[in-house]
Amino acid sequence: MGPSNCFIEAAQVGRNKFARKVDKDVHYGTAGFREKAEVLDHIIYRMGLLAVLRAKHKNATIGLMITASHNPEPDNGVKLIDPRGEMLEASWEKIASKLANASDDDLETVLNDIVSSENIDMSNEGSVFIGRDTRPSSPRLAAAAVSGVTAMCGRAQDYAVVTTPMLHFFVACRNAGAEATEGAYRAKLSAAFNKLCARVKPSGHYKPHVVFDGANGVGALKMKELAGYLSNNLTVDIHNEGSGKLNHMCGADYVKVQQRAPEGVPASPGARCVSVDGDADRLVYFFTGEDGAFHLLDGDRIATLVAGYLMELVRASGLAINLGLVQTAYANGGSTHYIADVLKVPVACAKTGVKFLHEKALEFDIGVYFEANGHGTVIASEKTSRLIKDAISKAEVPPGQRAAAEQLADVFDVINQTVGDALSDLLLVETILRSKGWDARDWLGTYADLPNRQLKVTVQDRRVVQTTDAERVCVSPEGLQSKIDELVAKFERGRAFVRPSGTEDVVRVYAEADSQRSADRLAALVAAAVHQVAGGVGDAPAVP
Ligand code: G16
Repeated sequence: MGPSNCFIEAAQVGRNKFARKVDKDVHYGTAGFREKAEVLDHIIYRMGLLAVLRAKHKNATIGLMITASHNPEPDNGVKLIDPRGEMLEASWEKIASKLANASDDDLETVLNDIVSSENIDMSNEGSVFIGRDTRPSSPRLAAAAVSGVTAMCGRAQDYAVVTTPMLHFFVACRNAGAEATEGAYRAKLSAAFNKLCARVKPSGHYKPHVVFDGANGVGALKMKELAGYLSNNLTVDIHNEGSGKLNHMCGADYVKVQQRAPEGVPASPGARCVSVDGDADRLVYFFTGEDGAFHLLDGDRIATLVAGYLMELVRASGLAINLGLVQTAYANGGSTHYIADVLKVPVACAKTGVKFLHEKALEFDIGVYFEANGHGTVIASEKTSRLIKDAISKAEVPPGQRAAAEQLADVFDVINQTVGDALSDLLLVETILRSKGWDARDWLGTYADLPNRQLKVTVQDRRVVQTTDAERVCVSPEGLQSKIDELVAKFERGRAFVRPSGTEDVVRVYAEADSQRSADRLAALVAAAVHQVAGGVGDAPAVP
């Protein structure tokens, strides 16, 4: 079929089978489109069309993932993955929004416009990899995506249920000429982990066992498969495997935001536990003390553990590698102080959204980036990989330095550099704890978190809240920031900020202070100010 026939067919199928169900304007945000599942069919069909255009434009395979990640089960969403396994380029986010918002009758025109403005060679292949999470709506929406790809004369490969990071990995592999299968993914992670474990026997307080909260999603399924390849190097006791509701009272977001253990996971004191989210791209650790107290080891903890460990290896290798850590405004003040002043690792701040952290991390030779919610990874520049390889192969490098370089190379093999990956991050953290002989309590003892609280405020239009300086300062509505400053000044070690969520229809509030009571109070006072100034809906938040 000729290119113009593709547009006609795509527009016809769009009108007949995937007509718009709502007129609401939608925007491709940092995590793609997220809406109630029942209004998404036309958007996802159109993203199937767009993925083909993007694939033809880059003359490479593109990924399309159906998921709403940490959101409740009735939501769903879609994100596109660029050729090296990275998030969709920002300029195409605007194109995606334009296509998603076009009327059914304008579809053909908008498609033609994209092809001419982006100068797309329609004779290129148009290969699209499709994956989905375990939501009940996901098979239907994945079928809509396949229809979009087919109607646009592209070629869809449907991976069915996979984690988001797996799909990123597959796309990167295919475009690098490597095997893009679940087997290859499992083999890569498990071989690297088993090799690292062979070098270090468990010692000190470290026990090679974790209790796993799968959020009733794909993470549980894929962890079960991966665990079979880890031999005795790590045993994994999996809970919330899928019989309950996705992300409901469990999963990484629940554990982080509610600061409590998930339901469905036995609370045996001291046991090292992990929670992943609905598409397994986030990870947090936690444990329950002998006294029943809950202790969280979130993305900040993972970041400091990883950055500190890699810094030790870089120093021991003697290589001229500059390593830095990227956090967001959510990073606990305690973690930033520890990493910058104790570990002496440079710290940068980016706005929420892994792609912003990823971008900033590229400024370092080795960039460690984590959001406090447990989303993150480590990336190394090509120069760094070359330096490490050279140090391993050159005979004149002293043995101690060579051993550190070898360890660095092997640690990088366990990391999914394309995007934050809960399963890969878990193996990375376990590698480090094992090499230090630490249990979760030792890890917790490295520094003290400032007590903190996160709240959500529902407003008429969350876009009225605008921020600057990596979301640490609110510039609209007028007067809100001065009110926040006034409130913060009343609390010892107080800090607070507000920002519109990119994934839920709410304004988020974060506060920290020297005690939990103060953090709770400050968060509530700031939430009340947002409600008052930014058009709050319903009752004003109660202040404890
Ligand atoms: C997504 C983004 C994350 C972000 C999170 C919450 O995560 O990928 O970068 O931190 O949403 O974003 P917001 O506070 O703007 O709603 P996930 O795991 O849901 O894909």
